[in-house]
Amino acid sequence: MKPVRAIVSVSDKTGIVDFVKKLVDLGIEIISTGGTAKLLKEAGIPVREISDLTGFPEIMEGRVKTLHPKVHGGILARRDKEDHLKAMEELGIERIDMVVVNLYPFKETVKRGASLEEIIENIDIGGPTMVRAAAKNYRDVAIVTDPKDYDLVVKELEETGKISLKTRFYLAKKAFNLTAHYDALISDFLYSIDEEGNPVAVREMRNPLTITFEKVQDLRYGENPHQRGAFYKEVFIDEPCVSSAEKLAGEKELSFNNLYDLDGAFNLVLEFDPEKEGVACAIIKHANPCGVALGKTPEEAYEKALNVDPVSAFGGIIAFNSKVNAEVAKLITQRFYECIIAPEYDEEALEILKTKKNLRVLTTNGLSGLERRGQKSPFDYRRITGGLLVQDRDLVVFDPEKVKVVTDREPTEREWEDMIFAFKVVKWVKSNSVVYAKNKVAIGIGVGQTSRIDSARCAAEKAKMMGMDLEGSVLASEAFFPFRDSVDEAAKVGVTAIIQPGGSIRDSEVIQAANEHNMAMVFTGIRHFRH
Ligand code: 93A
Repeated sequence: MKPVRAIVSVSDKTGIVDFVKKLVDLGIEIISTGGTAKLLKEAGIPVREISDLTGFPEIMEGRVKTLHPKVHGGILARRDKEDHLKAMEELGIERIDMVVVNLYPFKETVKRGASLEEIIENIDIGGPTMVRAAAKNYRDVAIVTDPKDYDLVVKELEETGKISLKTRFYLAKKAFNLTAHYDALISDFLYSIDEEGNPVAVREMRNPLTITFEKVQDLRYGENPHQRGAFYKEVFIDEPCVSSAEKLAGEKELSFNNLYDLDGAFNLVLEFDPEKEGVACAIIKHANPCGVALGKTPEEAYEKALNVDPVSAFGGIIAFNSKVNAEVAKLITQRFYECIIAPEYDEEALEILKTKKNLRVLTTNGLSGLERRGQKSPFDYRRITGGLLVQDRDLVVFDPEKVKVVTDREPTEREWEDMIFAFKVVKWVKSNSVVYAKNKVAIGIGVGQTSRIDSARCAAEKAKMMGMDLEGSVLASEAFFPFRDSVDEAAKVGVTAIIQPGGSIRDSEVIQAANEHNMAMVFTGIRHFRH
């Protein structure tokens, strides 16, 4: 059926004047609310006020404008039911065949830091009610919620005089997706504050039914080219992380794997406070670090990290915990990398990095590890077939003061420093993980083996292959040693101190092994499995 009447009520007024002009040219009567009606009239478009349709004024500063049976009866009436049509006639309800609505900008109001009162006022009630009513009645009504659909609607009307069922169904699905997301955002926000509007502690953010993500973009593909991929983001999260980072250079789009690896890389370097611990550089391949080092300057940290495994570093992702300078930029451009992420870049550094067309350069705009302590994103998510596992993020800040020395020998100062460094690194390596470190360089990284002893052996073998000297190194293990074998293995290659969570039923055997080798060993009491 040809639409005769449309309600138009929009907060985002993009393209609305042109669209409505065309609807009027097609003979459709326009009914509109306060601000929208005013704009349309100013553009010379004939518009009927909503109060004329309802016979009731807009009241309470607009809180009640369209919440009226004459509106909802006109939208919801089934055109194929005698008694619905009869009710319309008896009560003077006019038929509404199209609803053009977009909602109060709730998210934008929160994001610009408005007062709680203003945020609450931006919870749209009348808009979603019309959207849902029209979407429910998609067999007879078209619900247009996205300015991007205006052209499609006009084109169909011009070509056929009506809007097809197929299009009405497409518009209805989109409309319910909009209202579902809109309400989810309101709920997410309310769970992030107390009744006075103050932010609540991360651990209290326990939404009972759903978790909300918002689509940022489709990706070229997923983990592999035959898989589709997209990037969704938590909404009210304000922390330095890859999902809120800005791309400064690099022609190619970020891929699914790039985003994943960038996340691992940046999280790793954020373990280190640039002021107190120095510049951290991590090079990541397939979600695991292949080089990590601390240095006084970015170039020192980078060269040390690269030196550990230059072969694996090819095509990797680099992260720094502090400003990238021209010296390190020059070194980086001598090799092939996919992406780099850092809190900031020198102007000169950026110019140098830009010369590599395919190198994607990301910044968190000055935010670094220190701000992370005030992080807001509470959860880590892991997909399983048919579901989603949710847990707190592993943000335990390791406190060296609380670590227990369990061997006869106390660690030396240098061993302490290397152990603290290694334990922070091992947290970001896929389990079973073992890291050998010396002079704050991870000289052997054992990733993702199914047994701890294999991780220990692989890392040592590789370190030797790369010409690293393991004599006097320390070893970190992300979980306890179930047997003494890894300790014996470590002693053989020259390890003098071990840091691990402890907690095995064979701890005494493991401690005894360390004592036999005159090693120092400390227990952190914290395990860092990473799958
Ligand atoms: O305050 S409301 O929740 N109450 C209503 O009855 C109502 N009707 C439409 N918000 C309402 N709207 C919303 O007003 C629409 O969703 C739209 O976003 C906005 C358009 O207002 P105006 O035309 O005055 O700019």
